[in-house]
Amino acid sequence: MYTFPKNFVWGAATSGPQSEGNFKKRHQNVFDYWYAQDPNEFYAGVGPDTTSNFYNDYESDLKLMRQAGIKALRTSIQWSRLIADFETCEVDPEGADFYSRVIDAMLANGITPYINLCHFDMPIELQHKYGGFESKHVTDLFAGFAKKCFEIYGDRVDHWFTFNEPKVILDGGYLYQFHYPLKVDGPLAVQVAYNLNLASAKAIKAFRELYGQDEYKKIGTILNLTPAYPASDSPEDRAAAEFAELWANKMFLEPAILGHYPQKLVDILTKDGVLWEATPAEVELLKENTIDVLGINFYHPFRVKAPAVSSQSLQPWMPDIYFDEYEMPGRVMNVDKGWEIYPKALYDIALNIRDNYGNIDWFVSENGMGVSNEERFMDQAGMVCDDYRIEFMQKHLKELHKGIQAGSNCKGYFVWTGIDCWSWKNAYRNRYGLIRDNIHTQIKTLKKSGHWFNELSRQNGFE
Ligand code: BGP
Repeated sequence: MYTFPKNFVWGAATSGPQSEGNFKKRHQNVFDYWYAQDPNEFYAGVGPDTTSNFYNDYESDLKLMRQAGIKALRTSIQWSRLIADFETCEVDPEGADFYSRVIDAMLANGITPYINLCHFDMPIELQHKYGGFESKHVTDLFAGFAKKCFEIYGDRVDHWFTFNEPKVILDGGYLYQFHYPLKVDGPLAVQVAYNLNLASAKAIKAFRELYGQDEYKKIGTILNLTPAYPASDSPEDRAAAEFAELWANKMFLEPAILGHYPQKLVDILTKDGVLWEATPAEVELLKENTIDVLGINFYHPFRVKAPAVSSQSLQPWMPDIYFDEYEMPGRVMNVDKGWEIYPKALYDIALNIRDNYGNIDWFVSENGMGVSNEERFMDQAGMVCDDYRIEFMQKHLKELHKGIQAGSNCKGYFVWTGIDCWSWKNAYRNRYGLIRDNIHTQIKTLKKSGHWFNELSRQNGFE
C-alpha cells in the first residue's frame, strides 16, 4: 500500500479559459481573439467559446468532481472576465459575481479553491496596446488585478498563485510560434521572462501588504518543470543539459524561491548581449517577494544533446544555440500527445526541491495523460475504461511517494484534469479528464479513472 501523509491534498486542475466558455465575457483574451481571426489555425476549428461549459454548469460539474474524490480544485480567474477597465481595475459586476458563486459552490461541495491569476490568457487589449508582458507597465496592471482578486475573494480563498507555466508564454508567443502573438524573438523572450518574474513578485508584494505572514494565506507560482537529462556523459552533452536546466527550469524557479536569477545564466546572457533590463529597485523587489509554496506541473522530461548548429549561426539570438532535443532510443511515449512518459523524473524533482530549494512546500499542480478518441475504450454502459490513465497516475504516484519518503515536502497531487476541457491548439483532440464531457450534448460522466481517483482520495493512497 502506498499511503500518503496525513492531510495530503487530492485535487484537480483546470483553468478559466479552458473550462468556462465565453458566456457574458466583457473582453477577449489572446486566445479568443486569435481564434476569431483564424479558426483554421485551431484543431478542427474548435475554439474557446463553449469549452466544457463551466460557466453554466459549475454547480453540477463540482458535484461530479466531488464524486471523483476531488477535494481541491485549481482554476483561474480570467483577467478579461473580472476586470472592466484594465487601467483603473474597475470590476465587471457580472464577472465578479460569477467567480464569487463558483468559490461558494466549491466550498459548499467540500472542494478547497486554489486560485491562479494567469493561465496564458492576456487580455487582447493589453497585448495590442502594450505588447502584454513585453511591457513593465503591464506588470503593474497585473499586480493591480491580483490585488483586486485578493480583496474580493480573500475572505474565502487561502491558496493563491500568480502564474501557470510562465515559460510557455515565452515558448509559445516569442520563440516557437504556437501561441499568440506568434513572434520569434529570443532577446525579447528573455525580457518577457524577466517581466513575468517581476509581475509575480509585484503581485506577491500586494498579497503580503494585505496579509503579512498570515499562517493560513499562502501564495505561490506554478512552474512546468522538465528535468534536463544529457544524451551522454560527454562534456558537450552535459553542457547542453546544464544550459537547458538553467533556461527551462531555473530561470523561473530561482527568482521565485531564492529571489534572484542563477548567476551562470546571467553570465551567459550578458556574454551574448541579451540580458534583460532591470532597475536596482526591481532587483530588491524580487529579493523581498518570494513564494510560500510551489506548484509543479509535470508531464515529461527534457532530453538534450549538444547543438548541431554553431553558436554563431543562429541570428538573432535563440536559446537553441546551446542545445538540441534528443529522442532517446527505447523511451516510452504517449503517442497521442507526443510526450515521453518518464515517471522517475518526478522523484528527481522531489529531491531537487528538497536539496537545492530549502525543501519548500510544494505540490504536483498538474500531471495527466492526454488521449484521443476515448470512445474506443467505452464499455457497454458508456463508461470510458481508461486503464492507461490509471496506470499513468499510479506510476507517477509511486515515484512521488518515494520522494516524500525521502523527506521532500510534497503536500498534494492535482491531476490534469477533472472534466475534459478545451485545450489551446489541441481543442478536444487529447482528453485528460477523470470525467468525460460529450461536447455535443454536454453530458458528463465519470470515467473508470474517476472512480479510481475517488478510492485513491478516500484511502489516501493505493495498493
Ligand atoms: C499544461 C497547461 C494546461 C494543459 C496541459 C495539457 O501545459 O498548463 O493548460 O493544457 O498542459 O497540455 P495540452 O492541453 O496541450 O495537451
